[in-house]
Amino acid sequence: MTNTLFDALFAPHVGNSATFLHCDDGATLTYDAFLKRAAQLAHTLTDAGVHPGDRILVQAPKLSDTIALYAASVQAGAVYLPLNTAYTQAELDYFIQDADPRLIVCDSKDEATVKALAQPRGTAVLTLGGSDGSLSRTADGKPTSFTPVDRAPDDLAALLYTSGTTGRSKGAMLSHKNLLSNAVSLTELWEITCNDRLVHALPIFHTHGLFVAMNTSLLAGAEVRLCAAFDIDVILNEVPRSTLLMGVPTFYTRLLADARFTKDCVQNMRLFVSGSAPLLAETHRDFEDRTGHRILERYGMTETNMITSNPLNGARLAGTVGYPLAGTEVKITNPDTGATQPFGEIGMIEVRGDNVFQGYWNMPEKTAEELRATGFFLTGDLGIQSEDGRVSIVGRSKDLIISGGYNIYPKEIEDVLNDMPDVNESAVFGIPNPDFGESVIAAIVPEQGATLSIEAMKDRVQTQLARFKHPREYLLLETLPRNTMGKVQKNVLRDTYGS
Ligand code: MLC
Ligand code: AMP
Repeated sequence: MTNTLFDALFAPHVGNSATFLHCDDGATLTYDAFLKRAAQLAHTLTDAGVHPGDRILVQAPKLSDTIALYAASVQAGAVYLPLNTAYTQAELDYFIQDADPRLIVCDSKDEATVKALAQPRGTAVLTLGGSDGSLSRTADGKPTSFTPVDRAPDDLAALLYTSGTTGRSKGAMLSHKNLLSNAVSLTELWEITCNDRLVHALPIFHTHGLFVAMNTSLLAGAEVRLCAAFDIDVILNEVPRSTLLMGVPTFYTRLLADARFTKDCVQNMRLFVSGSAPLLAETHRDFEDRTGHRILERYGMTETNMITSNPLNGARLAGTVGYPLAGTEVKITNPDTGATQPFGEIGMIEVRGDNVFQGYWNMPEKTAEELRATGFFLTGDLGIQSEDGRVSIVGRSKDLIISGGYNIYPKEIEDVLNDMPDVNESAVFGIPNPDFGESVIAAIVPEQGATLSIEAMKDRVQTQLARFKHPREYLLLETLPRNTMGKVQKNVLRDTYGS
């Protein structure tokens, strides 16, 4: 019997009495206790009717049981589908329709609304969090061992949704091999071992927090300080007794903005990793001045896991994302012809390797557009590669805003605004923001003679979209700037309103 991911990440820890999780309330869980809990949850899943290949949709708080649920899903042979806890009911409805999960696990406080969406489809709902989560309660009485379901390297382990330029989220299908190969490359490259202690303050519904941070820790047997959120006081308390931090650039600008963050604070730290959004060279420099540490920047995507990384031992250059990971090929191509560019010339970053996903769930046309028959995936990021292989990202060919590490596709917001009466058209764009890197602005052209209420627009956006996608400002314009082809010039909007 083999289960690719379970055998590598979880099974070796049977009987391991080292601490795995250390939670906000002071509770700790050894690796062995964690595995026993995961087994109890796996029984609960199968009793709830989950079969191999079924999707388990999880929109739940960051708890040790949520991590154990991921392990349970892997051993039950299910497909783990984590969702941002900020998503609205309207957004959740789309994911339920699209992924057709067998089971939904939600926050206890959302039980009534989630059941209203799930029950007409006959989908089971269990809850986590609060004093009486039904998943945790049901699991309590179950056996503490579970025979993992057979899963081959190409079987799906996870479905992670990522927004798109069309405004519709796409489910990226990730196999056991995709996740494991990346965890192995990163653990080796960053030399993560059982002597490490990771401060984990990222959400666990995205690649960065769930796979980069958690899978590498599991593979190495490291200790994880599981912080429910990025709370600066908690982080400053934990960093002195830890060795690793993985974060988005906002983590580092917030740490630098706090005078308590000093060289003394980081005495035991071995490595600070940044990714999911561009790290400003200025942040890199200020961080080194303050702490003596050079942040290690790496680059990845939901569809590909991690692609490149600056070296652990070697030059970590600000403004570059380093070298392709072991087993990952990168090429820079002409976006029009697909031909490989000479070194040093800008082009589309394409990626191939065991880390690259299996395609988009139920979207064969979209898959064919972005994943070439040769196995190369078109990232939509523009970059250059130097002769020694080092990659720098210089822009994006996709219309995307990255705010605090969250991807926001303007089209999704424009669709909501354009659907409103009295809106003729809209253009959503990002402007620089010192905390989040970029923030969202909406420019709106009303129908002729109409009077638009910004409050009404905000109300509409509130019911449709997660808070982090909301425009921070609405501009009412008579027309949108267009080029001679009639295309809206968002660069002109950014230049005009960016400051
Ligand atoms: C929170 N808010 C955001 C936001 N996060 N708004 C825009 N962008 C964000 N990223 C909203 C809140 O709802 C709140 O709204 C207000 O901003 C202030 O909240 P806060 O308390 O200051 O924010 P906080 O909770 O501290 O969150 C900030 C953050 C968080 C940076 C810690 O966003 C975060 O954890 N980001 C990480 C995202 C991530 O993991 N990305 C990886 C994707 S994987 P109000 O109502 O108060 O106005 C990927 C691949 C790869 O990209 O390479 O890794
Ligand atoms: P997601 O779709 O949420 O997985 O986000 C992936 C996108 O985040 C990539 O396509 C990049 O545009 C961006 N990204 C990730 N890491 C970096 C980085 N280190 N520097 C710049 N952009 C990054």
